[in-house]
Amino acid sequence: MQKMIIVSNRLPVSILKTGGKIKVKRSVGGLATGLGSFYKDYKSVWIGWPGIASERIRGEKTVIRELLDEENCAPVFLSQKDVEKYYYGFSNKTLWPLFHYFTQFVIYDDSFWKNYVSVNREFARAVLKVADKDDIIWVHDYQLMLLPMMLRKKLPDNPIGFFLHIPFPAFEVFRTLPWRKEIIEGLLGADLIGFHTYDYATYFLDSVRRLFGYESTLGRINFKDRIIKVDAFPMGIDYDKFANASKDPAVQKSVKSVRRTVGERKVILSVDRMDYTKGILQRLDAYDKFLDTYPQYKGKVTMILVAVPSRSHVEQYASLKKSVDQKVGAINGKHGMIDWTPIHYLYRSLPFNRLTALYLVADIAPITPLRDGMNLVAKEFIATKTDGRGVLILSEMAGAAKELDGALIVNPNSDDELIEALKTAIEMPVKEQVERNRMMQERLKRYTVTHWAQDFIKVLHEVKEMQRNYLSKKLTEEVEEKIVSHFKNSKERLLLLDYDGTLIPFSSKPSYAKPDKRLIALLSALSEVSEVVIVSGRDKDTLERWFGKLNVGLIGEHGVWIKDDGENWREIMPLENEWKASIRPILEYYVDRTPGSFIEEKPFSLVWHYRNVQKELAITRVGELKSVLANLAANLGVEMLDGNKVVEFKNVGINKGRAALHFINKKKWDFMLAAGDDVTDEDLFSVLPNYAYSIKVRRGISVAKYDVESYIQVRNLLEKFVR
Ligand code: GDG
Repeated sequence: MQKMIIVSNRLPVSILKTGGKIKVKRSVGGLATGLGSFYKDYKSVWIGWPGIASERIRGEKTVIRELLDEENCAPVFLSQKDVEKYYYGFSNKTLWPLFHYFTQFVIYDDSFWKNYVSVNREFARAVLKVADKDDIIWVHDYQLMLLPMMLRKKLPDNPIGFFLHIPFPAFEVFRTLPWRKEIIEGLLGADLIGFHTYDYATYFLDSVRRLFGYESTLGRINFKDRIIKVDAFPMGIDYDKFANASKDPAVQKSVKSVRRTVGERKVILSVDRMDYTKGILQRLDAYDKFLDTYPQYKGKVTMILVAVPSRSHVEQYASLKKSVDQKVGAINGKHGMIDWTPIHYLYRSLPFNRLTALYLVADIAPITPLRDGMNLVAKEFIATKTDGRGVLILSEMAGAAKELDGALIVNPNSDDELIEALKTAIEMPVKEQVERNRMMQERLKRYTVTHWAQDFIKVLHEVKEMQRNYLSKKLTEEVEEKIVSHFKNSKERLLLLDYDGTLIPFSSKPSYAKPDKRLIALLSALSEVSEVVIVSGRDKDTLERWFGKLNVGLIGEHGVWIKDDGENWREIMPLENEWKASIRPILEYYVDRTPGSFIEEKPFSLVWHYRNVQKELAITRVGELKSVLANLAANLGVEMLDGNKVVEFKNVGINKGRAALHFINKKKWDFMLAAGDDVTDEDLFSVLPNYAYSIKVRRGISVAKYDVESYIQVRNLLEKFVR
């Protein structure tokens, strides 16, 4: 049975050792839930570190393996040194701060890097031990970015997916990493690379292009012989689990006990790992100033601050803890009263029922990270509020802000915005709260963590399918004979031939690549028995000079100019709509997230209307939509116009394929062949009818049916037609 191998730094279970006894502790995080659905469909195995250093479990590894095996897990054992250098070191002192734009915290240490490489190798060995030929491998997160390529070298055909749970930074930040190329190369071993948002995906593609020169279309990179897909998969939560929490008696009990403590005061809830990216200090600062600015709320609100201990071995985390302790003390000292504590501070992890009880009690949740890949707490808060009450204040720097547009969106660096958002939240009418939350709940209900995981694996399968279809096949002698005999047995024959690289080798200067006598003779002979069309990117004057005297059709400037045998040159008008299939789903995604907007489809354009959208939201969405689609539109040859309350995508649609249609539709052919060597010829191949032969010169990803090594083989084949 095909297996699904999930690989992440930590296993969903931990090994604990207390009083010399080994125990297994399950941690049911969102990821484990999302992937749970696969346990039935595949025989799944999870590979990762069980959370305890090897030195502490000498002689007990076999027992641990067996215990983990019962949980469908396989361990990667890490030494104390690995934990220091790979985990705390390169992962959390280099990549984590860098990818969250905290460049001042980044440590570039060669020994961290070397250890990161060797631990990634260790993970690769663990995967290779269990992986069979068809197994699906899904690698998670920044600790394992080299793993996809390490696996690819040994498993050339397995579907390998990678998902990054944290932001991918803009190139200007990413480039500062001395090992930036190795990281990108490592990721390019995957077939599918997923991010929480389109922005991160776009930044990644930008880095790929700038460091390696690989261009991408529609999030597809043609990397050597493989298509790699890069896309956004916003991670969801286990919606029902949170939505049902209010019915749980243990949760209800906990709600009552919190209520008793805080009374009728409005509760402001803050929940994060104790991490400098989460903006905890800035949030406290804003709360302090809020109480100064609006003293009428003193005694009327209470903040519950939950900070979950995290990475406390790392200096910045330890010092953040100290600052938060001090800040909480200072605020309570400054504003507190005998019967009122401004902040209840919990520095610990809470069990699920206590956490959800807090979500239920809270009136306001300011979730204001300075950077956050997604932020699931924001989604959980909304999902828990089944009565629709509660206000989410959300940082625009969290990936979740792209989806949760019913929240009060703020810039976490602005005290003023935070202070005003707190006031707006406290005063927001219940009706408005419910309206905003219902809208967000609808989305969270649909895009659950299970949906997310299934969607990722579905796309991974599609990429594999695409790779199989797109990889051209070698033109064998046998096929060649078949083509020649088909040609000879036909009457109406059409040959669509690219010039440079296909009929003639590349020269250092374009003007040197003049057709040689033998080629002219060949084309002339071919034109007597078939319709020959030269489909070139060259200007029409050059084509005229070189081929004007032959009885051939000509297409110049990649389809701008066209000339029938014996007639004059004419310009072609754009008219092609295939790009719509690529743009439409993205517009639909935006309609989903932008209440009031809709799509209008015209014969040669797609229009996104936003006249009924809330003004601020519209400004944000238009900016986003344009930055997401600018590249894509350019690649597709589509014009993007900013109109009156509309963004319009219009056909400019000129390419070799469009021009070739003129010849293809001219009559009923019984033989058709096209040959070309570069990307612009793909447009030509795509418009051919099924029965046509298509030949790509030089291996690479192509929709063509066959491929050959060089132009010489194309000429040999053509010569056989007239021999
Ligand atoms: C990384 C990315 C991305 C928190 N406190 C308690 C508790 N939690 C749970 C929450 C939530 C999870 O921990 C935290 O997830 P976040 O998404 O908010 O943040 P990170 O830990 O930084 O996660 C992030 C995520 O990966 C997923 O891709 O969204 O951007 O940084 O589920 O409920 N759970 C319990 N007690 C607590 O006290 N039981």
